[in-house]
Amino acid sequence: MNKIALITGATSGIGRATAEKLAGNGFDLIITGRRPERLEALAGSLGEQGTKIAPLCFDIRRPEEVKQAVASLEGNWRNIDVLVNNAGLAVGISPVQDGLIEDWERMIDTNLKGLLYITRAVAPLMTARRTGHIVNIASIAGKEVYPGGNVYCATKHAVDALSKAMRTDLLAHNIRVTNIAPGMVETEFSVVRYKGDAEAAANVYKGLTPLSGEDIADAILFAVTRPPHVCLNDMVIMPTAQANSRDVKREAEKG
Ligand code: NDP
Ligand code: 8X3
Repeated sequence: MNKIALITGATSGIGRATAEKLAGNGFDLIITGRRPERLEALAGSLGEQGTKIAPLCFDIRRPEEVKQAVASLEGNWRNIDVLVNNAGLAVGISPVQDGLIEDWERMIDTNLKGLLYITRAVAPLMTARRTGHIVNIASIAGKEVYPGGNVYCATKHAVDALSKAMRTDLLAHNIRVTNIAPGMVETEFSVVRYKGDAEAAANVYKGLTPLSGEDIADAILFAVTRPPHVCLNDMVIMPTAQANSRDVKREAEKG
């Protein structure tokens, strides 16, 4: 029987690449996000390739929606082997003294509270079976801070802490927890952070080769296909052109 992975935020970027990668490696998938047309399109294309897919459309910031979505899973779909806690975002890049409270709330509600809501719904299904693997997508922003990163960095530091805390709490239940901390990955992330300003978003990656969603999906696949006695606790994955949050090597534009 195929393993089942639930991936949050599968409508774009790292989550979508992970869905494609795991589907190509024999997983059945529960894919989630707020954009139903994208979920249906992904379910259609992966379904055509023979993957069993259950799309669940909900806003991860709403605890009742999260609870109901997981409760709606029937039969074998409840036997979730892998939970990829990926849904998340940065909004704004203002210094703390100028920050918008609504941006802070979106980040805290999505990256921290949303991750907790879905984990609270799925972890008991894993502990009941004494097997499971939770992969938390944190960030280099969960290891370091940078100008204007303030609340986003705080949410990702919290994810980093929760990965350690979950590993401790779930130890007795045979559940693995892997924390993944990427540097720059070119996805819709910067378009969301800059509130639709495509030029500002493109400038983030100017003059360097960033990671792709597929690079992170490769690491996730590696982590979740280790033998049962092996847990990759923490993976920091950077573009070669990025040493840390602040040191980035950019090539001058030609011509
Ligand atoms: P994208 O913007 O491309 O994807 C974000 C995903 O999160 C989308 O599928 C989106 O789905 C989902 N999402 C956002 N808000 C909600 C919500 N309220 N409810 C449900 N789903 C939601 O960005 P990335 O792929 O880059 O980001 C994925 C994760 O990786 C995030 O946690 C991010 O912080 C982290 N990360 C990203 C890095 C980067 O440089 N890109 C580096 C390090 C970490 P929808 O809009 O359909 O709801
Ligand atoms: C996304 C990477 O450096 O913009 O988590 O915080 S960064």
